[in-house]
Amino acid sequence: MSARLTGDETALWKAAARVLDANWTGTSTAASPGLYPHQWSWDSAFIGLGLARHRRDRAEAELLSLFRGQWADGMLPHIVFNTSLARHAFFPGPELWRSERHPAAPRGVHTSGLTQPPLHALTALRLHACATDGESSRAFLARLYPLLTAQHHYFAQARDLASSGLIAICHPWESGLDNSPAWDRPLAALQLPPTAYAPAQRAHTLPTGEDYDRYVRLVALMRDAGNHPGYLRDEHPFAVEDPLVNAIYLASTHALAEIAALVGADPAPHRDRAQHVHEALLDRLWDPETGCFRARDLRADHLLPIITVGAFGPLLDPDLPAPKVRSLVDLLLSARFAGAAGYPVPTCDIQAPAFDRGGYWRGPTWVSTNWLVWYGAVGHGLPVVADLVYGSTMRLVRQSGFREFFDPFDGTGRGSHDYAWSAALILDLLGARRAPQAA
Ligand code: 2M8
Repeated sequence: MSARLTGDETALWKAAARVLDANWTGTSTAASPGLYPHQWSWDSAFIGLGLARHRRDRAEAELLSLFRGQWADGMLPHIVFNTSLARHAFFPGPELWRSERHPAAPRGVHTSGLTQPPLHALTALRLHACATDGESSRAFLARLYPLLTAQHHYFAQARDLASSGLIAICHPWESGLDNSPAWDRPLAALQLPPTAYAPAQRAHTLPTGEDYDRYVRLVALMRDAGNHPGYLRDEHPFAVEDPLVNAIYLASTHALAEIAALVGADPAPHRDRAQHVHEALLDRLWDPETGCFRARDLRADHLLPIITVGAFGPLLDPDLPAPKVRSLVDLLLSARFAGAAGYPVPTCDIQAPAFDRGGYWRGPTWVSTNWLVWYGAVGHGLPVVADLVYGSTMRLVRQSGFREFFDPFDGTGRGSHDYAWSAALILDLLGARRAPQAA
């Protein structure tokens, strides 16, 4: 592989960099200029991967800006609001979360009260791998290390709801795959009061109506219980151990161990934790019948029936046994996912009744989930899968631009334009081809 980009790749690189430049607010990156004007947690982790290859200074600023929102218990909120914007710039805004009333929330910055997949340690380590000035990069890691450790400590203390080693999400939004059909069943079990919460108008691609009422109801329940870990463990009606969230947690725990070694801290507790998560993933979320990973509903105590792109998340586990890797690859290449889609990887099993090629997180291909599958495939030495996903992702953005998500059959772009993580991850993919040591 040549270390130089081709002419077409250079054009794509420049276009992606332009999106990141345009979305830069001075301290962080808007997830998308119109639809999502604030700073989202896992978006920032993805965006940081692209900035690492374009504007390293901004990658550091992006992460530090996000961690301004970290709560005293270590929770990294899923939204840090840009207070210079009108309060109604996004629903639900600070008025729903009321973070200022929670004693653990930071002062002077409004945040949500949920979290999102903890990809940040992985981003920080990759940022280091791309660095040209090792000393300054190590100093940045030393600054971030206690914040990342607190974030991981929060998950272990407050979100290992079944004491299983796995962390649980308490809201579909915490998965990052907000409207995935995986959550339909636990959401349907939620009792709704007669009040309707849904805003009268939202972008037409986003969920509305009763679905939205359920999301807001769950937010209100958590907020009113002060996000108390005892409440989340014993009473909160939505508690799910998701394979993608836990695989990201595991990959970041490994990254945290490496960061610890780089900054002179003890990596052993992170390695122990990683081993525990690895074992629990296999024990609790592997389904031998379907040969893949599925989410576990802790309230109903069973695996949820639907197979989504989350099934492939554990490819991020470097210790995943070879027969399980093979089984995941078979499913990925089958007609249920890549085998029947011109532009893989669809976010839901194409053969599932809930699959919807245009539905938000209910079937379309997203650049973020493609990047995660690509990264896992590279880690396991699976060039066929890695090249398939790489090629599909490039074709999507060449054909349709840096859209939020894409039709998996014909590649039509959907949702917002100039979506930051779509641009950022293209920079990372192109950069990894150029410099394989940072792949
Ligand atoms: C979407 O999430 C927001 C709510 O948090 C929404 O549904 O309005 C999801 O795609 C999520 O994964 C992403 O972080 C966020 C911002 O890009 O948008």
